[in-house]
Amino acid sequence: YIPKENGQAYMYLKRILYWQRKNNKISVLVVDDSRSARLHIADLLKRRNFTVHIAENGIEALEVLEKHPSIKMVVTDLEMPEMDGIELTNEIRRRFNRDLLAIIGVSGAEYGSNTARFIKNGADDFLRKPFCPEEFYCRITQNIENLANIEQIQKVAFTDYLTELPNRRAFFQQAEGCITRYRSKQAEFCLVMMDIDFFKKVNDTYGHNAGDHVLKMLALYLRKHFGTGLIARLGGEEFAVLIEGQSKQQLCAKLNDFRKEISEKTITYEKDAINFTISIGVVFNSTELLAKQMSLADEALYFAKENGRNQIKV
Ligand code: GH3
Ligand code: MG
Ligand code: MG
Ligand code: MG
Ligand code: MG
Repeated sequence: YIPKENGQAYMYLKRILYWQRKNNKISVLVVDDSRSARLHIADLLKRRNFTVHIAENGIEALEVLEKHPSIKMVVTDLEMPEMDGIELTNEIRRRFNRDLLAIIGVSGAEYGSNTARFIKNGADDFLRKPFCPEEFYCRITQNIENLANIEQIQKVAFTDYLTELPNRRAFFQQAEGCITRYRSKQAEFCLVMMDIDFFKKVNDTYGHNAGDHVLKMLALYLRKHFGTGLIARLGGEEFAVLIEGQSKQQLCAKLNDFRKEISEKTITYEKDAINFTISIGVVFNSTELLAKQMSLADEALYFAKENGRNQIKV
């Protein structure tokens, strides 16, 4: 327990404790041809609970990175045999963007121009040898925080705030890759557009909060039912699903089970018991571009609505 009144000390200790807990999961790769430098840096990192991997040169570093996708940061020396720190930085950046991995260059030689070379080749930061532990920790912490910030921003950008499902942006980013995977496996698949029937009435009858609750519950059921597929809230009360299966028939049955299950469920919100149905438009194994597939599924959904709702149209 740290008393809050003690402002500065509180902030500092809280931060240290935070990182000690958090750093357990963060792996750092230390690359240096000098054994003593390697051990020194690894030791500093271990004291802050980082998981540490080591390599003696760039080639080895790339191999270690390949083997350990958990590595979030590389601290690399400049001058090394086989492949030096600049080449290594270059090679890493050809594989991983800054949002996935931070690189900190380290060198004792020619401070100014080496800093520039490291940064130009994709490093995030630079340390001059010899450095004091305090500076070392500052650089590490700052770069880990940058990574965490990017991760947070990406999470927010690709997630629907209400349901926590992938949002429209996420769907359009992932759907094509998903379809390509299904095709290469020669799996049967379908793109599904789903819309709640008379949702406006749910809002009008039970209130907007109840409507929100219904959306959240539907998202939960979608996750339960189609967990292995790509599920997204496209907007409002409209959802998209991409799933694979053994056959068109099996996929149809799965969708119809879901439709039926929803129509039979009663969602309770405060004192209200809410029933609702969904309409579904489906496109099977389409070779069309994603946008075209979406509009075909949308058309099918429109016919499901026109035909009386609470049904599936292909
Ligand atoms: P249809 O069967 O033709 O789809 O009728 P509908 O009433 O479901 O369709 P309509 O497009 O007329 O209305 C959709 C409603 O969804 C209107 C809008 O206020 C509501 N809505 C959209 N987003 C949200 C949300 O995030 N929360 C809540 N509670 N309501 C929302
Ligand atoms: Mg060296
Ligand atoms: Mg609707
Ligand atoms: Mg509508
Ligand atoms: Mg709608």
